[in-house]
Amino acid sequence: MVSEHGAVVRIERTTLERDGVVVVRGVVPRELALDVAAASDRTIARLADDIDRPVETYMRSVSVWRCRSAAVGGVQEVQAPVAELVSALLGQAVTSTKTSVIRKSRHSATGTPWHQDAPYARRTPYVVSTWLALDDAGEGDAMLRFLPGTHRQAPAPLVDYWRPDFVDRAPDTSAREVVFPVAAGDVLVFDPFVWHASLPCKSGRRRLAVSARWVTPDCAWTVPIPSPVDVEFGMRNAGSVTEDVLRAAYKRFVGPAPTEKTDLLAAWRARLLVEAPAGVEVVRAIDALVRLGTLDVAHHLHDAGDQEGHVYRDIWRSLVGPLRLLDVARRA
Ligand SMILES: O=C(O)CCC(=O)C(=O)O
Repeated sequence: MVSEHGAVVRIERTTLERDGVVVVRGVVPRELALDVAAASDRTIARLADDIDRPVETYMRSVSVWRCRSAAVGGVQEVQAPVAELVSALLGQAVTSTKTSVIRKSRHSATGTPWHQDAPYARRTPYVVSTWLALDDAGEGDAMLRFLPGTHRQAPAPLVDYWRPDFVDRAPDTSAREVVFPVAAGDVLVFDPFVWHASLPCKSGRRRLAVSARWVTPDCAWTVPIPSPVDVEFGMRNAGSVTEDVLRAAYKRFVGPAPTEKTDLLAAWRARLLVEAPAGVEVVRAIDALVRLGTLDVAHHLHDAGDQEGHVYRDIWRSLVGPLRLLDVARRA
């Protein structure tokens, strides 16, 4: 499959160029990939413990760990054959950027919506993405799906699936969707512009994967990528909007607001147990505040994130959105 198997590499390169995606089986031995998956879960449990959160709460709050995380440190060993594969496919040396561990499970069961990767990396061009399965993923296990050939369409602005009114839609294309069941150790190599998504994790089983972007020394985007569209609340401003709205509303309804965000979230939790402004969904809001507090700490200390954006969507629906509406009504 790699350099010593030239003919196979040529077929894979042709498929990648034609479809924008190719699956390469058995890049990492299955047992090794599964061992690394189990070790990743132990690391993730330890990270939860480090910040005094039950594993359950931690996993309901974060579902991706990026470069600076111990969770990613633990998968470097299995990325070596992936680097060899990519360099054989491209015929030149490559280095990885943005390596992350993505975990789907019953705690984060929503599929990743349809998107192209390049618009999220407008200023950091790269050549291909890889996605290494650390678990077997079949029916119900959040398999990846692609629209082959769509990498040749003009790029769209980034899909902001954190916005509250987001609807997951495939792009307008005649391409037929291809779903990839994988075994632990298989790798999907794909073009930065191909449209792809993952299915929901209906089984609730763990599906761990290592996602990485690969660069060559002189790589650049070959087509202009449209700027992101401004939204009231989305992946680029959800953190600051949430903090501003919570602080302003706290001052209005309760009194002086705590300066630190962690204290502000805790103060809102305490307040909601006593009294809630109109429209606020108390139980859901308290849960979202707990998860947001966990996400913030895990982000700073573990380079972790909410791959699905569900923490911010929940806080918007249950608390921030209603508070914003009250403010609009008050000003009218
Ligand atoms: O793992 C997933 O669900 C999505 C992965 C993905 O979209 C990517 O690596 O670009």
